[in-house]
Amino acid sequence: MKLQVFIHVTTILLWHFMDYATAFPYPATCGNRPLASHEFGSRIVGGKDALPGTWPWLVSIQQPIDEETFIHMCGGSILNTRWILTAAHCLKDQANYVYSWRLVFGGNQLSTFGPEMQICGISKKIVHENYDSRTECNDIALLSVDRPISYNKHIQPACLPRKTSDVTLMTDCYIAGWGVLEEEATEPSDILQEARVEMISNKRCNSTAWYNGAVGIYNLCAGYDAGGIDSCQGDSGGPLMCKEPKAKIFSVVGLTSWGSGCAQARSPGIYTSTQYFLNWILDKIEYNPTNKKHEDMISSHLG
Ligand code: 4AZ
Repeated sequence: MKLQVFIHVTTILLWHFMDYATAFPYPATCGNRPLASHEFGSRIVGGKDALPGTWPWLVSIQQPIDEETFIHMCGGSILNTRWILTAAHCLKDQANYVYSWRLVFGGNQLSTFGPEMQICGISKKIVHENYDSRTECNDIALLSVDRPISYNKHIQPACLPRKTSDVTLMTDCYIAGWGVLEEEATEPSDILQEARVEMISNKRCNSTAWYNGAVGIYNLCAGYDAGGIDSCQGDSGGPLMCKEPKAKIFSVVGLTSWGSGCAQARSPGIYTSTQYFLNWILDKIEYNPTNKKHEDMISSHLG
């Protein structure tokens, strides 16, 4: 009897440690950054080159301009092996052209294609039913890939914020993208840019000298009062990523949506809140935490 108990306990302990060992160094199902250093000295417009692998859920959405050339259009975030989250305005007026577009994963410098990178096509697009291009209300969309993404150190799924977390209190926020480096520029950046931004309350953002009421409850506002650092054209659809002060893992709390110019004073970037649209996202990707098939889907980070 005692031996049986001993064996039982040992087996449970072994399982526990084996589980831990196989999970390490990827203890979570999302938000892992195997290549990112733990230092955030960091410091788009006013950003700096991101090191390869810093934001492994970032996607470059590209449009063909001729037989063999594609150009970066918008950013996106990997939710799981099948779904990408982006902004609706990246896809508006595109009818079925998106099916000739491509998605590039694991990229840092877009002009060079490394072995860590993956490319795939789009098999389905879901634009929010109530997207309004005049107000940019409901600026959110999903793209499904034509073959499953396989994760590596440069390609990992993003976390979304818990329903219960107060994203407006998150102090450690970054934007990243291949968008233009200056408001007047026409070419996207070849190297992924990142910048630290401050969360600004919607109330402040909506004040008269700022956006005068145009920012909705479904938006987040991030940047600087004085401008200088901001997202810009081509960063759209890409992530605003924040973590709670002591947390290790970043969540994609916003999608780059719009702004008055780029990096102008009192005109910070406006982002679609992923927390506001969490039920919409989970419903569309048919997220079901008890379904084994969905194990790689979003995460333990959902409240
Ligand atoms: C754009 O045109 C755009 N400064 C994206 C972000 C911002 C402005 C414009 C925010 O896609």
